[in-house]
Amino acid sequence: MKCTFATAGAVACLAMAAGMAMAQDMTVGFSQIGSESGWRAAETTVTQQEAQTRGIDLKFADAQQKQENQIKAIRGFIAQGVDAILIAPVVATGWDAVLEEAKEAEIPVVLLDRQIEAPEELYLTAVTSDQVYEGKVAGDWLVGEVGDADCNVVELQGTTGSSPAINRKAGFEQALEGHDNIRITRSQTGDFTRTKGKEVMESFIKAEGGGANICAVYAHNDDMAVGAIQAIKEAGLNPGTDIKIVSIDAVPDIFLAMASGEANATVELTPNMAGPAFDALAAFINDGTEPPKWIQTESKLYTQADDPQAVYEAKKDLGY
Ligand code: GZL
Repeated sequence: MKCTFATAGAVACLAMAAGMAMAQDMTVGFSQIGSESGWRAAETTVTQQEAQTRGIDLKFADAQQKQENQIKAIRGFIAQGVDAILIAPVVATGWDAVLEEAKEAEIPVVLLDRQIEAPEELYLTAVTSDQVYEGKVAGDWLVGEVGDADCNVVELQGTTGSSPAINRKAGFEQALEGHDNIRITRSQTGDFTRTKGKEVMESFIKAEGGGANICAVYAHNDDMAVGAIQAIKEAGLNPGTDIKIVSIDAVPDIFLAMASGEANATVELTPNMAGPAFDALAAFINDGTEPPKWIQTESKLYTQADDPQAVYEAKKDLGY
């Protein structure tokens, strides 16, 4: 990478070059959950782009959302003697043994987009959002929207046992504390997918007077929200007005729905967890710099007031 003083931000350019130089010749294994959502697909694309920019040889393994496939892939990376391992852990438990093996092999592990319940010394750092805060932001938006009116909420949870499903539920419930007029009347996993989100929403509608008793949907990700929107429309109701829709991820399609008035709010999650992960790995491998155990990414609320069509245009080619 060539830096001249004509290069805008020469210092930044030099820092990037240094980072790239430090990461050059690294081989990194990436155990990815799967491609269950638009956001996950974007995370994979961005991770591959970030690796290419840094000259990192990325070994990619798609686990089809099964923890046993992730564990198998991680053991394969250890056997290959990779320099580092990235894991997006599908669920929060069951990782200790394989992480012990990576530690034994002196291969640093970085967690992407989900936390795990394991001793912190078993991984170098975790790059994730504050998932409790994401749920709180979503809940606070609904509280502001509903005011004192009575509101029955149905909740589409993420993958059972995953940190985002656990934390986003907790954060949303925190927001509802002290607002007894708003209550979660039904809650079930839609496994972060559009298909399952639609199926579960169909069952909620059937169980709740054809949807007449439902005031809002809180979906732990936009893909389940998009599935729910389809179910609501097929039931002859108007998503976004008859039933408010609030979710998390800020993928392009939720902005299309917002632009047509069919969705109301989303909390943004960056798909670029790999950039900070690769930077932390390069600093650790090259000069032993220990990163913090948690590298937090930002969360931002978007509503219909934020020119959703323009946001869609800005996001639509980013690999979702
Ligand atoms: C959250 C991430 C979640 C996304 C979903 O950090 O793990 O997994 O919100 C994806 O879209 O399935």
